[in-house]
Amino acid sequence: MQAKRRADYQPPAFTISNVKMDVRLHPTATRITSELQISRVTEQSRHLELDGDKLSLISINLDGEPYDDIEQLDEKLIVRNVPDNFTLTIVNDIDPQNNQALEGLYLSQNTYCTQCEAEGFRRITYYLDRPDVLATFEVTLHGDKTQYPTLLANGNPIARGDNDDGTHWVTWQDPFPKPSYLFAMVAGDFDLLEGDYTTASGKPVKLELYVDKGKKSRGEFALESLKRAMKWDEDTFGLEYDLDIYMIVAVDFFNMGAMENKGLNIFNSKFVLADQRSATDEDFFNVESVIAHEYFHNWTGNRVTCRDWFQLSLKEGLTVFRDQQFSADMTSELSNRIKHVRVMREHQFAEDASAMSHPIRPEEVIEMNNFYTVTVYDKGAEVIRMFHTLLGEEGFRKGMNEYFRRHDGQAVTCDDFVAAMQTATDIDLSHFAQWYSQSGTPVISLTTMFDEQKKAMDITVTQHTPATADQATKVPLFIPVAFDCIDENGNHYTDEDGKIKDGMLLLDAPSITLHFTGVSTPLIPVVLGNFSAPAKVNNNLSVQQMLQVFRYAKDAFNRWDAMQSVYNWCIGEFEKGQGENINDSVWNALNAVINDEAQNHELLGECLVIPTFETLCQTRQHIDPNSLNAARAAFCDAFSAKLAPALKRVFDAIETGSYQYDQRSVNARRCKNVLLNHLARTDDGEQLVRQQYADADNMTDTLGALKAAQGILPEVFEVLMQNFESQWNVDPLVLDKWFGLHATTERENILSQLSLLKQHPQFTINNPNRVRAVMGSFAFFNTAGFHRADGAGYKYVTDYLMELDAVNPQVAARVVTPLTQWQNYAPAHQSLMKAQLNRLLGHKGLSRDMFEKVSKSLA
Ligand code: BAL
Ligand code: ZN
Repeated sequence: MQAKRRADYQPPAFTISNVKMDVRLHPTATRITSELQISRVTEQSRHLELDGDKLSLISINLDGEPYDDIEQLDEKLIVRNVPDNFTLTIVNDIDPQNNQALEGLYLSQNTYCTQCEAEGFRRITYYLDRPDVLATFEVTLHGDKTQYPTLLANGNPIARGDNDDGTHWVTWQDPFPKPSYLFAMVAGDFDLLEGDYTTASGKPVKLELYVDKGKKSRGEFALESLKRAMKWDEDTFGLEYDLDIYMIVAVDFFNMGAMENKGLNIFNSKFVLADQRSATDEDFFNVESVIAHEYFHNWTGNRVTCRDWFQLSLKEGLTVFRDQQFSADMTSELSNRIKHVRVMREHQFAEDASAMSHPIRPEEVIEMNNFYTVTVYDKGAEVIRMFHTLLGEEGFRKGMNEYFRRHDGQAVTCDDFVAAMQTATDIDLSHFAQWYSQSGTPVISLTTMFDEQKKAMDITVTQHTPATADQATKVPLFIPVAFDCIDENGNHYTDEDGKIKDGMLLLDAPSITLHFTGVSTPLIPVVLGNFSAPAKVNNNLSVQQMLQVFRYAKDAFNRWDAMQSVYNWCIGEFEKGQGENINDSVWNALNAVINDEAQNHELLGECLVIPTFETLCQTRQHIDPNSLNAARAAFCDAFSAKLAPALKRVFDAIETGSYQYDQRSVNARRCKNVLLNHLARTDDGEQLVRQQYADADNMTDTLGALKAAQGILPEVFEVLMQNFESQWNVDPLVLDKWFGLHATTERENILSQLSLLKQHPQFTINNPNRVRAVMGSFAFFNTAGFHRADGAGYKYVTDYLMELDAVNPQVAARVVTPLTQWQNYAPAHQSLMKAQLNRLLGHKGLSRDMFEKVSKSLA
């Protein structure tokens, strides 16, 4: 299968200025009539090449006359010898009911909806399906009036009426030229929540949120979140909404989290529906953040879009950064930052270390759906955050203003973004721009030289990016490294030459040496405050020094990170069979942390989370997953046993009260549930877990009790899980939490348990949320089950992927990820994983999505 390369980009030979579409909905033969106004842009070809996939062509007219000088190829339609300007009318049929890949137009649970990003529009009609062709659209949808009372498309509704055959129709007009990936239509029977918003300049906007019948009350939080996002974007970036109406539709069958189609966002219902009984605090957080993310795309993505798909991070990295800033303003800066850093360390660093390693602007792609990755999104957001750090709040806003001034209404590149930002700073950003082209995780190493006589210390900061699967050679990057230095009494120092400015060292060379004077004892470098760059740090601190960093660092992120390093070190001791090296001074210090921070529920809640297996993997090589997992569990046992009285005291003192979703209560619940997790391992565990489950008036605490029991109190877990199932059996979205808990439970018979889950009446291979809850959770997060020494976990996932790939390749290619990340494991596991990848590669009819990931991981 052929890869496309960024370097081969050619502007389109033709463009489409206007589209008039007529859609007659039918489950297996929806008729699309599309009238395209087309002009030649370059003289490079006499023939027009349109994209089309799984379409039944009925007819083609050129300027009103039947036209037969055409050629139909696999996924292309060539219209030969066309004039410079013409109207092409194409009639084709599609089959939404049998569209299980959920790309293009599909029918699920009696709702028609679309997903066109990245290349789904070509499954609706023949088109120049690329983001640099921008057209205005007018769409008329016809559907059965009783079954589909709601007919929606992009823009504003301009006419509606009834047909004689019991169907009705609505015409929608979108005045903003857009690429086809932002096209959307929906037909269904929904409950509607309505709201109003008046923009800063006084324009009234109607807000409409469509949800499944009976779910109206669960949509209120999403609607309020939308208003907060609209206001925030006006206040922060001066950006206002531009259409008269903003619609969001929640559907149960959706590959992605949500989609930013112009004026008609389509959401996975998981990121819309939330109330206290059915949704956790984390769900509420995610709803607000995804609603904001899609809304922010209206400017960063829709008004200014990507020239080609290699530029995806132009809109995604920037929009993730914007939603992160919004969430931090709505909730808390620290817990947001920690959340994002966890994603980077658990998933993005792992991607960098795997065969799928790619820069935030990839160079080569076989299937674009495979590049909606943590690298493009989350590392992309970290790169935008570094712009923000380098330019400052004001400079960043100035750069953004310039970006919109230059490019509103255009399809542009990451280089265009950098050029706009360059206008707002004296720092030469050309070196910094390497972050767009270089893959991999830089490692920042620190070495120190202390001269007791001269009372001087040198600290050398070195950067090195290890080679990645896609790039053998690396260049030094331009890295903003937040830098503090403390002594053992907590005094802060800065370097003699002033290379550290306002707490920031700009590491723009392979290495820089900093000189410190007036130092009586060796200093402790405290680096990468607030995770100032997406890098790893090699700081070689002793456990005592890490504890001093926790005690004295100014930056809360550094303090949290120091605790993570302490735990990492402790787990390392258990791995070596030397758990006894964690002496009383360490346990006493941990005890003091709990007592000293007892009132600071936010920090304590975060600091008491032991690093996950996935995070631990990023600081180890040739991992035996079962030994590391066992060492982590042994440390958790010791932690609970040694610190139980302090943990229990804080647990008892936390008053969460009746449920409120506000930051104070969220912090308190979070801290309490983290404590419960530890206490579950103590003698009080069973009683505390049962009590919390029985008393819970909200899903956060219910789930907190279940998670605490999972793997620790198996009998209690079984009983509570049965109770949960009987309560939520009719609500698949909530039941996904139950599926996920079962799938991540480490137990001997996990594979037969998975088989039972797949036979559950609520499970279906056709729903991506169900598949992710069962097979995704197992493959990504059930360490003991997935990494069984006999390889049965790998085989189980592979067998399932063969089935899933024929149904939904996009989701299958996502779930295969853990298998492709074999590089970090011990040889025995590597060969078992590769054996399954080879089985997949040999599987007949493998999709392009799977082929790309599997073949790269075996190359
Ligand atoms: N554009 C795909 C979904 C999202 O990132 O918003
Ligand atoms: Zn996005």
